Amino acid sequence: MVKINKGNLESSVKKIVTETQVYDIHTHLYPEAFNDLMLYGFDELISYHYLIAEALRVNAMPYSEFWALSKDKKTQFIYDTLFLSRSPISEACKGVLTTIKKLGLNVNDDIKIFKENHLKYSKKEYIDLILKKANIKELVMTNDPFNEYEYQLWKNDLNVDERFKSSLRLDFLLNDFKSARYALSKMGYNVTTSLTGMTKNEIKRFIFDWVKKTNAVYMAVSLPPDFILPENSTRSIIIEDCILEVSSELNIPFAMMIGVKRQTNPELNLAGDSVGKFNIETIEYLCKKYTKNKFMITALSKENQHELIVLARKYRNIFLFGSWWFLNNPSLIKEITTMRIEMLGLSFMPQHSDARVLDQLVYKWEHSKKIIAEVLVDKYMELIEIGLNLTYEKIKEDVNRLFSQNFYDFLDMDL
Ligand code: RAT
Ligand code: ZN
Repeated sequence: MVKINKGNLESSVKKIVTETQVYDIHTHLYPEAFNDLMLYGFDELISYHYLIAEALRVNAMPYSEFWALSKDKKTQFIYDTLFLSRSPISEACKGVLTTIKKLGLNVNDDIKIFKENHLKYSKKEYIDLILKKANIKELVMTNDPFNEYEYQLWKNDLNVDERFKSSLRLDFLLNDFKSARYALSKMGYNVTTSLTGMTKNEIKRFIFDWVKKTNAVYMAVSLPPDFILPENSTRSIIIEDCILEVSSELNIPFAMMIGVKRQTNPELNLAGDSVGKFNIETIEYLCKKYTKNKFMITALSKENQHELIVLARKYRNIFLFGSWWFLNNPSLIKEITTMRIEMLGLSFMPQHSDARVLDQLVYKWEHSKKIIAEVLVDKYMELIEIGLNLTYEKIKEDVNRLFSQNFYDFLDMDL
């Protein structure tokens, strides 16, 4: 047992946080078996939609002109605009630099070197390299059977890298049932526009089949700020009568990522979404009524964070996770993680990467871990000052909870 004191606290916590392996519970990454869905390398890294939004703010190139550019030209445009014409000081820009650096390259080098770096590796080798650098043990993909390309891949019995777990993403079903209905019929499910008993059964059969096919660890949806339950809408009926039934029967969580206003600026495509505050009473209603269901929750609006933490204190079937998307910035991660620790102790998951490009894992975790370690140092320091005996091993266990064990426990929990 190594005793921790004021003198060795900071270095010990930093070491433990760096060395602790992560279960990244929400990403948009895919392994090589998913062919074109697997995004990696510098061109993809720099064409991240966070950076597209930033570049098109300061260069007034017409949106349509930007989208018509070749991949190469897009890369050059974003790099010139955000990294050369001015200092790359935003979080997303800094992320590119951290990644380049951690890949062993010099951030001041020529862009050609960054672009060619991944070519030295096979896809499999590159996955191994990045997971090792980011210290990722496992990660969860976002799997969408309504995506025709992905649907076809699953149909052919995929051989998926076992570090990549699945989650069944149900946005299309819940947010656009009118169109999803046709897709479901095409897939062989007998659904009609009105949610009759038969249609509900068929939707359940679809969810059940796809949870099984993908071996999903949870089901998920992103929801708008005006998401409300109970209400007489297609979405709420499908959630209450279909998803929650399958979710409790199979004892797998339903993840709700709430507060995204899709396509505020449609000309920006994927970069065009915004944020809004949702009504916390919706989650209160769900947790109270469905005590046997597990809910994973993350909110996009800063304004929802405090009330969500308070609610998580009241209901053990809530699993809070991540500083999502527009909250994935050092100042906000610090504030949110501090608040969570103060009210929930160690019973939440401070971060997920949301990475879309494999390489992003490197910076997303490096940046987040730095802040999480700082918050932990402050909190352990307070315990030392009170006189509590702390050991290295104990802190290691705590940190392991935050980065993976809490999630395993939540999945296993019998409500
Ligand atoms: O973070 C993102 O890249 C967003 O575009 C979304 O994918 C969001 O995370 C989501 O899962 O809906
Ligand atoms: Zn996401």
